[in-house]
Amino acid sequence: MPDFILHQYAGSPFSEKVRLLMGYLDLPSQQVEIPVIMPRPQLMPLTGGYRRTPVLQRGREMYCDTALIAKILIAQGEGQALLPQAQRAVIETVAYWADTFLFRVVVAVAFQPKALSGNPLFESDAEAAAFMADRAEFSKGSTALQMDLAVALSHFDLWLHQMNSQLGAQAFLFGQAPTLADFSVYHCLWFIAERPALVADLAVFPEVMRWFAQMTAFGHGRVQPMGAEDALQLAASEPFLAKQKVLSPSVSVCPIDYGLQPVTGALVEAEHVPDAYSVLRDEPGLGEVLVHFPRLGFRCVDL
Ligand SMILES: N[C@@H](CCC(=O)N[C@@H](CS)C(=O)NCC(=O)O)C(=O)O
Repeated sequence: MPDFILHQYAGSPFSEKVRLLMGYLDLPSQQVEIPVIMPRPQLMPLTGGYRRTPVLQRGREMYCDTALIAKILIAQGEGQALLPQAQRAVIETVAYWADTFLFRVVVAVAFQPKALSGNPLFESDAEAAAFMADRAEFSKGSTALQMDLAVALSHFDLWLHQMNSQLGAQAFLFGQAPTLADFSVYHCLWFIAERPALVADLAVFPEVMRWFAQMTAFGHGRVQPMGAEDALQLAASEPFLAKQKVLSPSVSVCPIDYGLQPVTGALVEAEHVPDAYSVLRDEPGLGEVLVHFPRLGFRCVDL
């Protein structure tokens, strides 16, 4: 049975980043299809309230945010070539830029009125209203995902021209082999390519399309579907974790941009997960769960 359980949903671009990475690294996974909107009653006990998608489960441990998930998979799948030492800082910076700024651009582009027809989330007025209400709750206290459509379109166009020109000179963003940055840029473009009304806007960038097809060909690897209840039961049946050194007995960890639902517990040292905030929680009916967040993009405060 594969070690990793990915909690994701089909239409989620950040999930696509992880699905493709798993395919590229040939890491088998079990995948739980979570609902696109809340509630997610079998997942929240595992994450302690963190609700961004996707999350990766390994036994009683949860890995949040694809920046951290990618590092765990790269280490496990011997994918160090995706983060070559000589370019590591700049590749991680481009990946972060794509996962934040470029994602914000493509959210505005993907949800423009002409792209909504055919989107199952907007099939009926009731479904559209439920989705909008859920995302309003998700975004409470933040404007970090908002961008005016005209601004988004002009930035998107400028960037596609630049990328098309660069990819005329080399196969991937940082040379002849893919790096983590390619996966972060890929999921943003995938979000656009998934919308039939927008595909023609991409087709005018042939080098981008060639690169996109090469990335798509990595596939999703060996995937087994899993039920949400089974994933929860699997965590519950795992032995308790080895004693961790407590760094602070009570903290709250939260993203710095959007999806500002905090997770509370004890901050502990977890040597197997570098550059992370690792929060040990006691979940009723489940026992100890260790939830890891990357430091990049998150804040941790003592309570
Ligand atoms: N920085 C996060 C961003 C994740 C993110 O924004 N995911 C979107 C879906 S692609 C989300 O959480 N949407 C709200 C939800 O699924 O509840 C990551 O890399 O994992």
